[in-house]
Amino acid sequence: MAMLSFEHKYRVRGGTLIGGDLFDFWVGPFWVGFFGVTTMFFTVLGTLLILWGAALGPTWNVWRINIAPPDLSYGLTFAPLQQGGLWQLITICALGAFCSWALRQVEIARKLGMGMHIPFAFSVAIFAYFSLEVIRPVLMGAWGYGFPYGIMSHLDWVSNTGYQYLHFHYNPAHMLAVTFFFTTTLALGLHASLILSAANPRAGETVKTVEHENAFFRDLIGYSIGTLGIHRLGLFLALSAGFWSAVCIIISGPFWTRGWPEWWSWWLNLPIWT
Ligand code: 07D
Ligand code: 07D
Ligand code: U10
Repeated sequence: MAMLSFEHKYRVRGGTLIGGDLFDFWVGPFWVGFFGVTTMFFTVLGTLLILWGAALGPTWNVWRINIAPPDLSYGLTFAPLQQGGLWQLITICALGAFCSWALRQVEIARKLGMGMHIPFAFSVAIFAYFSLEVIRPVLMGAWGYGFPYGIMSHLDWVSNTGYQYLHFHYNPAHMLAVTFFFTTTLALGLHASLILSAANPRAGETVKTVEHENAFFRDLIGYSIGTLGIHRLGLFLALSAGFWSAVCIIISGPFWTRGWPEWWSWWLNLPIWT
């Protein structure tokens, strides 16, 4: 990939958390860094383990490859490779790769003197994954509660787990998470369309300014949140979606074992109705 002339300015030493200058160089467009090497290590190893699991299994059909966690009877112990041990190793590799990727984001942000917003945001995604594969299985006492690695099989897991609580839509944290996901797309749709409408006019027309953007929303709804504000709001909405997702699955089982519709009986039992 060609390097633009001005990019040299941003290819400076430093910012590393570990290893000093050792991996402080670029390969093509990619900065390497210590955590780039660990990302590669865990990704390559994890992918090879998935391929090994697929080779053992009944199919090479990419939609149907499935690497399942151990049976519940193994509890929180290590299982033999073919009985879920592969799933356990792949989970370790996945966490190693995701955390390395987040730390790589920290190093690049430090190198460029930027804020830590991106690694913070990605950490919320890692937290959601960690809650599915580690926190909830540990609280429930068996790795077998984790979701399997497979394109269709992980959907089966979501459906089965949902119906174990009769009607997952009644999970109040799931409601919050879904609402935040929907609101995130609304906010992105509003923001992206506003920017394009002002900054990318038809040929012959002038580019409009921030004042136009503010005025549009003041005219429409009486208030403009502003140019930094919409990005703060977007980040808050998106991270809240991931956070409440993690909460909704951690409470399903460890803290509430019955159907989610029944949880709402607290409302019917309020003393004000009697
Ligand atoms: C667009 C960025 C690019 C990333 C992509 C994903 C792999 C997996 C592995 C064959 C937005 C790359 C995929 C590397 C290949 C093997 C073993 C991100 C973008 C394109 N899911 N899920 C998908 C993952 C969970 C659910 C698609 C991962 C939970 C539902 C893809 C994880 C639950 C549906 C995928 C994960 C759940 C999907 C598209 C990890 C609740 C769909 C993803 C590590 C969160 C949709 C067939 C996408 C689909 C879909 C990947 C976890 C539910 C295969 C990596 C257990 C209901 N999931 N998922 O675009 O079409 O993300 O499935 O946690 O309907 Mg899933
Ligand atoms: C876990 C992904 C982390 C990803 C990472 C990065 C790579 C690299 C490489 C591309 C969290 C991976 C990167 C692998 C790729 C390259 C190069 C994200 C994660 C770290 N639900 N539901 C949710 C809705 C129903 C159920 C969340 C809607 C049914 C269960 C979200 C509906 C039942 C679980 C959500 C609906 C049910 C969920 C998912 C509608 C089934 C969960 C988002 C309209 C019968 C899961 C933490 C998420 C959860 C979850 C939405 C319906 C069950 C809020 C909109 C009623 C069991 N559902 N759901 O969590 O909370 O992203 O997981 O009907 O476990 Mg639900
Ligand atoms: C935003 C924005 C904005 C912008 C933007 C963006 C948000 C307003 C200014 C960005 C947005 C976009 C570009 C839009 C599109 C993005 C999406 C839709 C999001 C989803 C993204 C994707 C699907 C793409 C995903 C692609 C990825 C993750 C890249 C894959 C990368 C690699 C495979 C390499 C990664 C590099 C690493 C790990 C380090 C460097 C390593 C190498 C170069 C390889 C060589 C390796 C070594 C030297 C190490 C040796 C390895 C070892 C020892 C391990 C060996 C182990 C063994 C077991 C063998 O708001 O502003 O505009 O643009």
